[in-house]
Amino acid sequence: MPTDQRDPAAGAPVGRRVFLGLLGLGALGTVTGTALQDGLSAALAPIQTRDPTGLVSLLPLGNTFRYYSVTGGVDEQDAGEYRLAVSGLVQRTGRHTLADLAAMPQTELVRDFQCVTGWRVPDVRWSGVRLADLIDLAGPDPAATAVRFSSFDGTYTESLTLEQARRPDVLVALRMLDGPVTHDHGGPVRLYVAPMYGYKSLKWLSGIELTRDVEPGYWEDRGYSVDAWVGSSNGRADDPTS
Ligand SMILES: Nc1nc2c(c(=O)[nH]1)N[C@H]1C(S)=C(S)[C@@H](COP(=O)(O)O)O[C@H]1N2
Ligand SMILES: [Mo]
Repeated sequence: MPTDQRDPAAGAPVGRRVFLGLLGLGALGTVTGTALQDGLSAALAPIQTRDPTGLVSLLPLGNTFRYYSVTGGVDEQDAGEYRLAVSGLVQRTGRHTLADLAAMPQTELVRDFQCVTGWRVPDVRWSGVRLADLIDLAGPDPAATAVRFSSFDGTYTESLTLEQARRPDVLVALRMLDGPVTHDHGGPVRLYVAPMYGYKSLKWLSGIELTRDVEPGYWEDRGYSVDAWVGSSNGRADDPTS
């Protein structure tokens, strides 16, 4: 079955990472109930996504985000040090600070967030700079047809066609859930691709590169569909419905 946290090395449904995650919860003993629930959601997410019975999804976790990172821990980036590079097939490369981004026009969207593995968070408020505005600032060369995103986690990548990237509901998000994007949610700056499954919304955004062709991203190299419109069958090699 499709899983976001699929680990080729993990054969058993409850892998080492989950065990370590649950151990980590012990350290959360003194923090608030919300944080504890978030920690529990994060620890259970790998179980949930490999749960063939669907029973785990009946646990009272609420409609909360699950913490996802393909690289384990990611070093926090200080807001003052943050830079977003815009490069590739452009007339003017860019290097935006958080203050630069905050000074640009902000767009707000309220949408459901949908992970391809089945969880959904209703009515999430997002705001940030339209990706289209950053692309226009850079001035794409005629040969550019796609945009590739990189993360300062050093591993995760995503991409969109240039046409998709110019949609008004694709944001370089500075705020989500009524506050600055937290580190765990990919702050200080993450991508938010409203009409597509969550895996397009790359966290810890550090680079935007205009490219000649669409280059499949991290999960797409591992079977997810490059076209991730919510509601699409998301055909995977191992998905019998595709
Ligand atoms: N850098 C990075 N971005 C990522 C991911 C990831 O593992 N690493 N997971 C993706 C997936 S599959 C989803 S559903 C969302 C989850 O966002 P959250 O961790 O804020 O809940 O982030 C997306 N962006
Ligand atoms: Mo996801």
